[in-house]
Amino acid sequence: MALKYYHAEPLANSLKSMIPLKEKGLAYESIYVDLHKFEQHSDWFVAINPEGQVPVLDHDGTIITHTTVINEYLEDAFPDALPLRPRDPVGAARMRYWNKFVDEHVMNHVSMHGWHRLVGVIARNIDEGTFEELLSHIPLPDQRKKWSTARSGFSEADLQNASDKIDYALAKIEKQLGETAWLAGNDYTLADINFYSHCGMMVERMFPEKDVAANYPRLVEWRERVTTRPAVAEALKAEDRTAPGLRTWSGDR
Ligand SMILES: N[C@@H](CCC(=O)N[C@@H](CS)C(=O)NCC(=O)O)C(=O)O
Repeated sequence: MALKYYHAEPLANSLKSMIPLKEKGLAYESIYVDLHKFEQHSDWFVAINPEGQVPVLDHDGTIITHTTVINEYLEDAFPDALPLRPRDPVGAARMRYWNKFVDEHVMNHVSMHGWHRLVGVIARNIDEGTFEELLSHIPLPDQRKKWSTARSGFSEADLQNASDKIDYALAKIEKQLGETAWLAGNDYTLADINFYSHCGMMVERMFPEKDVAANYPRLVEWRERVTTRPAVAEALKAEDRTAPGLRTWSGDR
């Protein structure tokens, strides 16, 4: 059995499937893909994932992409390892509800703010001709547009809309954590890992104006419970090769 995990810094999608690998104690070969050098769009990587995105799981030569799919695949392929999906149908449905919510209503909105601050800086430092050439190698049309917009700058209206959606998500999660210890019930699941990786771990650093400590105390307490899990702490230690000057929102790691 051989697992390879192609990933970038331990943040967002790259972190989201790294945590389950660590939680389950699965040995894997870690292959770093340098997003700042556009390695995700290079021929060698697109041959592995034609969509040109990280992360990717290679299990004995079978390629699995998209973090929510990868994480459920790990549940099915390694049933003896620590389960992160409830085994009862109701629990599994609740977990999937929260995964769907994070995938559809959180991830892209946080991502827009991250891209605005981090990817925008990278994109603006590239001269026009080189940038056009880089764009031509991006396989997904939506990603091509996102890179273009990051260079010119997201509109204030779009950034505000994303921020409003994040407010809605934070309030919804705060409410849920008043009813259950974890998002999907009494157990820590893939849903917690999903929200943590995309938003929970960095929400204060990214959005200091939201005064998270005062407004969402249960979320802060939940975040500490996730952060102090040995597997999560180990994943967060994975090397961050972001150039120091660009660590505007990936924090001080
Ligand atoms: N739905 C995908 C999204 C993957 C994704 O957005 N990956 C980002 C990194 S967090 C990426 O590869 N970005 C670089 C690019 O698109 O050029 C998943 O869940 O894996």
